[in-house]
Amino acid sequence: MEFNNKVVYQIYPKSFNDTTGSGYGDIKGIIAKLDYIKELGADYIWLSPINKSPQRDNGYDIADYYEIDPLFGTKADYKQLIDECKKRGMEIMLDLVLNHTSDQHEWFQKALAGDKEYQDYYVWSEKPNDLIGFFSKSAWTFEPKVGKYYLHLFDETQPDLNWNNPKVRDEIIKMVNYWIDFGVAGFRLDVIDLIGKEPEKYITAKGPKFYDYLKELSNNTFKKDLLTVGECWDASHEDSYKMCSKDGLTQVFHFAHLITTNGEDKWEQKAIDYQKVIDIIESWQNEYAGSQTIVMNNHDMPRLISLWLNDKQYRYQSATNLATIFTLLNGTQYIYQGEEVGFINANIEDINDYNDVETHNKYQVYKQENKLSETEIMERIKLISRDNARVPMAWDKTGGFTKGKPWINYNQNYPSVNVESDLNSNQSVYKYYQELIKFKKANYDSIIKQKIT
Ligand code: ISL
Repeated sequence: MEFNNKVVYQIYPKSFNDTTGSGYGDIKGIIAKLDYIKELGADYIWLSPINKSPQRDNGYDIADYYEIDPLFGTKADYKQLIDECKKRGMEIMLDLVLNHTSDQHEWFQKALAGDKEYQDYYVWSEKPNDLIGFFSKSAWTFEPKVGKYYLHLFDETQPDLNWNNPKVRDEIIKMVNYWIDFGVAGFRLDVIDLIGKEPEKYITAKGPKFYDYLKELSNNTFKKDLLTVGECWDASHEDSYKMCSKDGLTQVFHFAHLITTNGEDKWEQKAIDYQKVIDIIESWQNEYAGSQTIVMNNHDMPRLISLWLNDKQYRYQSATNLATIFTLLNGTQYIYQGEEVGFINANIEDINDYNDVETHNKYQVYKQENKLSETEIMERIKLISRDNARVPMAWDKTGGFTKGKPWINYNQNYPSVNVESDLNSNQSVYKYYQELIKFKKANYDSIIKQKIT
């Protein structure tokens, strides 16, 4: 099946559309907007996690892989969503968080209660090293009930699963097959490159057993027509070939073009080198012949238009320029909610108005280091925080996301930058995307598929 001319629309469910007034988006809210997504030109909808979760990391901390979080609705709503998508010729992709669970997951709770079998579902150490996790803190936390430290490459409420345990791998395979039978047509695999970790050797991504585990998972679950995309932050061409062999994934997210401006860490930004960005994009287009991903934005990154271009004075021009470049590349295009109407960074001023755990941790680390002033710290946070892209969708000039109080404030510009205003404008970013996507699909074989020369 050809995936390189497909469009995937990513939804961050918590911030998309609330039908109950709870202040959180829900599945019924997504169903209400399916025509909007279909008319844009989408073939798939990738939902960030909707499984049962304490929501410490907005669902990337799963407490039950088989249940839907009541915040978002019920399993019947989810089934209805899949059916309504199919009616419109679209499919649903589920976000699989397989590297870790929530500490509220039954397996971790049993481990804490002293069950040795379940303790072996996680990774423990009596004498941990000084490995730092992706959220700026130690990757190990002492658990008095067990008398050992457990590994968490993200928040301490996200204990890492022990993929070396065949029982864990069997549980995961069973669960993935459950959702395939349920009717999902694809998966996005969260930080999949971490499952082969060897923390005592400081190996996190692409550990020695990674490819074996991926192959085992894939051979026992994925079928030919599923769209499976793995998140892998520093994927090289070679990694992509390996991950996408016949017993692997369909495609891999590669973000190299998006991180050229990162300094020592992503919070410290350098000026953009456009030539470097072009070279990276060209090399993927030409050297990697597999099924490709085209990504400009997602829920973990600030809005690209705010990072690279003049998002205030030339918002329409910036949004449509990026749209042209990215849409016309050869590959599956991932559009993150709001990108299609030119949303820009939320630029939240006050640290107390942020929700993101990664942002709060970084703020604390900066404070402890005491090298930057409060203003300098906030400049970085305002530009880079993941909450920039996680604020609610503004559907009209009143906001229109909820009848209640949104869980996080809208972008302050919502009275002018919202879906309704965009659609009514003679400079509509949405309509521009729509035309481009139509063009790409109509000319895929004759133009887009050809190599860049
Ligand atoms: O960029 C990052 C590393 O500094 C992080 O924003 C991010 O955690 C990383 O990209 C991995 O992302 C995925 O896994 C996380 C979750 O918080 C992200 O939302 C998810 O996309 C842990 O599950």
